[in-house]
Amino acid sequence: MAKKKRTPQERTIDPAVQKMLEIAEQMAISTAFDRADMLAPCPIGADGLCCKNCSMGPCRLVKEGDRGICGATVSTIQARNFARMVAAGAAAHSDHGRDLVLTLKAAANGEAQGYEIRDVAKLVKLAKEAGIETNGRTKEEIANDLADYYLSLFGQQEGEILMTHRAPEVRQKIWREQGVMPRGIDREVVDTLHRTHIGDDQEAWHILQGAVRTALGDGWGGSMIATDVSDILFGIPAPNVSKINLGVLQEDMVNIVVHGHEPTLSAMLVAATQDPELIELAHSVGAKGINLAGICCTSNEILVRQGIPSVGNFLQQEVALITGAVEAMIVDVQCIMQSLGEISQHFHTELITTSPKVKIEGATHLEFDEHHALDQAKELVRRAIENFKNRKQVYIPKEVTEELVPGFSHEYIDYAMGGTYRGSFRPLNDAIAAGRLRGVAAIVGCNNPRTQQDSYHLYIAKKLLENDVLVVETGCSALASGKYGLLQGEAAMEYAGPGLREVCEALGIPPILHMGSCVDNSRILTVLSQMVAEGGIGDDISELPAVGLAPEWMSEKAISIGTYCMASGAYVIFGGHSPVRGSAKVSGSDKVARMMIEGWEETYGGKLEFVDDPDEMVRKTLEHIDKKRKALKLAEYDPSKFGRSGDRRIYQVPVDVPLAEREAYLYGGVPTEAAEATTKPAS
Ligand code: SF4
Ligand code: MSK
Repeated sequence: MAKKKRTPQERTIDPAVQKMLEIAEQMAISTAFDRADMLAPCPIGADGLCCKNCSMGPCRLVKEGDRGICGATVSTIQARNFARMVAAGAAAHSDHGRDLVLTLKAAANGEAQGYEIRDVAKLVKLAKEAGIETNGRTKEEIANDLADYYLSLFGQQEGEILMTHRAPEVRQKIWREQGVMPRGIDREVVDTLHRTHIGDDQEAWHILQGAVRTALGDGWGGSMIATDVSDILFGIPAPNVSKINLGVLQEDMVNIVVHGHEPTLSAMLVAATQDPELIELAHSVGAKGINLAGICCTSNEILVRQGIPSVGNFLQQEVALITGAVEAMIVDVQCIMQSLGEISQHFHTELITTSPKVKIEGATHLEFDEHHALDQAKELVRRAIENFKNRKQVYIPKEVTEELVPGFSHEYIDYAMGGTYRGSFRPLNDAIAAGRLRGVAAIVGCNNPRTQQDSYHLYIAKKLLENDVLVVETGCSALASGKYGLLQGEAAMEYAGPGLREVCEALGIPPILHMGSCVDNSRILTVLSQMVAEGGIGDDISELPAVGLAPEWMSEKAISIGTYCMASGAYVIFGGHSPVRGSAKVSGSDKVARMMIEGWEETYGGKLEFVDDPDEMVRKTLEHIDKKRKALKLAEYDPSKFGRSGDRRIYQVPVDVPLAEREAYLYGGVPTEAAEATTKPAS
């Protein structure tokens, strides 16, 4: 049954996207928002109650007690469907990691044109961790051995994935006791696919245990390798200033947009767009230059390292083409909508697929080969330049382009808190212990056209800042915050509570830290482990006053991320509909949902919960943080104790408020402009 068609304002809070949706409507171009309005989700599938794992089905169960033809129960089918989402998400992240290792190996052997080993210090550190000899050896020799070692972890059959040893001891012990310590990255994905085949694992809890092991192989394996190897090849991210939203497209320049997840080709495109010959060629076709910008996590990869501007997050890929200003959209893997092929036909834009894994109807396929990467990147740029003359009407919404400061790698956070010689997480732990910071939250994940774009990300982030929670972000969530100015140090501080502001001002960091792409959620695991190692706030991640949220998730990768964060000890809250819980329309069962909340909390100290209402997400986050603070016997959170002395906001209070009353104005319940602006999203 078709739903009501939403207005652009109901579909997104981003004025630039609202404007482009009006244009799409005038041009009769269908977007994901239109299709979300047209296609009501199947209530049985939405609850994870449809099984099509064999041709006796598909079996659609509708109530507790129903069984599939093979006898599978509601719980078995829900757990199996969930586990398969984890396996697909883990496979996507881990294959991304594998491709980077292959590039590292090629670079080490002088076979990857244009790539180099940029961060030798990180290479040596990781090689030592892997037991690889570093003394008296060239960086290429070390990198070659490290690449071989990492490749072996994908196919490893027994033992433990080395990086799991970065987790606190207590956590590793839990994984061993539960039999979920991942043995090899690929092995666990295959294990989950195998055990969810018809006639295999039929006990929901046992299926979920397999999913946990697979997810851990992603977070502490494939994703962590992707992050580490990207740092070796392209450098460890550090804060830089860039711009975000559709307005980064330039009317008088050749616009090339990269989209997907991998940094490999996009890093070469950064170099190619700076080539003097190609810039000259762009001038010769009447353009002022070449403008490179990104979407989704490919964007995050080159944003956090090279400061390349971002067009925006997941739901901006279609409207970017509708500007008519994009000469080439070059895509690699993951989160690329098939509709791009059709939309690009309305314009002069050439959609170019580059991964051997991805072809799209309507796109030109030019397969990427890292051995000739720079030449290929130059060829792609040349094609875009030659396409400039075919441009027709262009509309770029300029008014809402924001500046942002991304690039907070865990190494940089460590450095920011102590400097090169005494980097440590002590100031962060101390601030939490004293109650200046109530806790830490990671807001991650996608956009979903069934939610008003960005509204949940933004609302929850602002509410947590008000409550003195330090926020770290990755993926499309980080891009959402960037679009509304929350990743600028000063501007975001307006929303921060007094203690959080005090900490951020002392450390020189904004209250929301952009930590990178989806695979960089592994950086969050590292930060949590380092906080535990620093001491004073518990011996395990599960003891920290910390919560993870994915308010607008849509991808299977998000499910894998949520599961490995849960198994690492975190309370994880997803927005939107639960894929394992009975809804009002279909009365399934709450058994699997309860396993993920109560069962996982008892076993792993973390839990995974699906919550619809953003206020409820905030309430549950704060409640969990306070519960953990209490268990650690930390000072009770009291915002009135902090942030007043030296608070520059005191001087921003309206002039008619006497100086003596300014504190009361700010802290005495009179709403500040920032607090008033935090309006609840449309449901
Ligand atoms: Fe139906 Fe069982 Fe086949 Fe699933 S595996 S489709 S429940 S018969
Ligand atoms: S890109 S997985 S929509 S975060 Fe990483 Fe965004 Fe989600 Fe894709």
